[in-house]
Amino acid sequence: MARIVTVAAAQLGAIQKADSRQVVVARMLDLMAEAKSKGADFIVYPELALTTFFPRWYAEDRAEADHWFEREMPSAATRPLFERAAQYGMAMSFGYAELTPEGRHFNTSILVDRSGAIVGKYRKVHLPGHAEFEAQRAHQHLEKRYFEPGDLGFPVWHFLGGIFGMCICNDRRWPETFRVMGLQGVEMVTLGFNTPSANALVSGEPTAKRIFHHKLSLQAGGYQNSTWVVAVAKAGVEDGHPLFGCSIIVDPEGEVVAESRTEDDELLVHACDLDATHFGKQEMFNFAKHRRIEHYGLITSRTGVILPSE
Ligand code: CDT
Repeated sequence: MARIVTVAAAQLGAIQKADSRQVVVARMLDLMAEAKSKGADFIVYPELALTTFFPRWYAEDRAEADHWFEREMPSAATRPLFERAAQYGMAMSFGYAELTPEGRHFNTSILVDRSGAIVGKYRKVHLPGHAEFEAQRAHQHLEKRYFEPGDLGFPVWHFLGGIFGMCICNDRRWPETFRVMGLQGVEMVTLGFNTPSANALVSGEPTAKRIFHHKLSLQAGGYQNSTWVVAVAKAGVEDGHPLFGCSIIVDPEGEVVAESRTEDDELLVHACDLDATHFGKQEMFNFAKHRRIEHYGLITSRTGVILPSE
């Protein structure tokens, strides 16, 4: 029997600084109701779905940013999402800023099963940007100030009859992200993103080029690991700062099968056949047959570039 998972990529438009969690959750519930009416098994929301993309704002005292973080999940504000998803029998994933009881800060996403139970957690590994205010930038990107790198690796889970994994935004640009999950047989990778439409350091870089790099990364990751990829934007203009949309669903051959058209709240729904991952995994990207790990040592032993001696 075919293993079809009907996925809803629930793009969110802009969330302003002044918008409360309750306002955002109401928007997320509207998208969930639409997903239910379209037969979705699984709804995926963006990175840091509950708030504005706060790492663009510098706070000298980093604790001033703690109000953007969730100390528990579900929280009072997010409980309606869990309850409604369970009522619909719909699985769910979304991103949020996590503040642990030990006082650690992570950029996190969770996997929630059809009964509303959290069954998986991922903490963003590749944090982009910088830790201090940088005046030469057109806008700040302070993820390295507000988060520590994820400590959970890239796990995958048996979920909805397949093998599922998560990553978050900048992780998609790193082939290691997909390959580590590929080596665990991943069949669907979900991720949320908040990507500025403008390059903070290169004035005039076209948004189209930034979207090209976004798609290039996702399509390569999907193809080279023969996995579905569901990438969901937070988009639109947040307090004057534009984020591009372009939520996409990529099939295991690297082709885009669904793409958002707006920078607003928008739902993409696609029936994904997990068995479509088999051919690539058994042939071109049959890792056991073709990989030559004796030549890959530098991937894990070296971080930056060291030029060969002359
Ligand atoms: N949220 C996130 O990871 N955004 C980054 C922007 C990088 S620019 C410093 C991204 O890779 O899209």
